Amino acid sequence: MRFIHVGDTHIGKVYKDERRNEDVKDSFRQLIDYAIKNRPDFIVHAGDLFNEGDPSLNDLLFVTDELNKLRQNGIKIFIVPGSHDIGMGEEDSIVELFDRNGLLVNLNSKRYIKYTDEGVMLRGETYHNAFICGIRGKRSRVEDEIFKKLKIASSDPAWIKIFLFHHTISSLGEQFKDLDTESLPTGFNYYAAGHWHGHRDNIHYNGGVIQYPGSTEYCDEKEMVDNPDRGFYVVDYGSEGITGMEYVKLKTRERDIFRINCDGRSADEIESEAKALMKKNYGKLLIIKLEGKMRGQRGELDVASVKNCALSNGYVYVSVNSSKLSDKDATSITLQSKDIASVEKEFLKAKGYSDKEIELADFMMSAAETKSDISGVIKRIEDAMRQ
Ligand SMILES: [Mn+2]
Repeated sequence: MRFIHVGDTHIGKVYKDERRNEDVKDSFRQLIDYAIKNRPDFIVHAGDLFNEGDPSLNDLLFVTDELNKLRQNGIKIFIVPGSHDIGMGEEDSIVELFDRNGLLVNLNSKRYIKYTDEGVMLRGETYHNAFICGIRGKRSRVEDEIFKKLKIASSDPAWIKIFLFHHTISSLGEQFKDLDTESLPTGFNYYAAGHWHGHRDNIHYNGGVIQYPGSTEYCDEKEMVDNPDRGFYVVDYGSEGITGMEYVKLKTRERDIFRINCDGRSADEIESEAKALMKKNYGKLLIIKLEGKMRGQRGELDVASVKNCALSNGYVYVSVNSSKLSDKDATSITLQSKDIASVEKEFLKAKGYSDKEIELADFMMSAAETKSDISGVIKRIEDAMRQ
């Protein structure tokens, strides 16, 4: 028996350039083609099927056609909605539409999950001797509570148990986490994770294994640099449990990464070196990282001319990253905090904002993330302006 674990396919408008959005679709197509050729018993998707909760008609039709191919070949796909699959202020997710049309199984459809005073009752399905259930991601900051309140309905006997979720666990680094690893339910053989876009294999947890396949295409420049592999897992199992796991790589565009040491060099010199490093090509991705302390000011750099030169050489994506570049006017802020909320606060404080202003900014951010009553938000802003 065999299943595929994929996640973060992000169909939609990831990039301004439609060619890159076509690349995102192409990776999805590669996955579907692989499945049809290699005939797994089923597929699990750990969320972020789409890049937005309200995809375009074109994207809806694309996913419909691809999922129809799976259905025609008798390959079922189980999914939990990811943070991107849920529209602002929406309770249901776009994947529910596909569930109702029978093109996939939304494991957080109302027939699987019930919120009660005693806890969150979660059901799953036993399919091909595997018990499969899961919890969807959230748009806003996660509350571990939902995981602590989980009551998973026991099911028919199964060879393996699979749990799908869409969060960054603390095992990947405390500073990135939106869920403590220990909050995950116990008793599963395979934890099919999504949300983290780099692939991470074989994280041991409570007798089972947690894996992140990562996204199927790069969704930003950092992913291109730090995690060049894109792909999914193929997992074998039998009555003795999980018997084999393989990471299958998808084909993505080639990348060029140029690191330019700018110490003591002028804007002209930096631009010339960047241009000299480029070679004629047919559709590579290019990341230029400028590092060090340049002579003159950062504003003197003609980034547009560097980008135009790259495009005329054939690159389809160009990024000039100057986050590690400083100039004679540079001042830097060193942050000590670990979690994102504290980093935001510390950063604003260092920028000279008052405690009241920071508190208001925090309130507005969380109001935007949740379904807050807008009149309450406006009142709070008016009160702050009167002070
Ligand atoms: Mn994602």
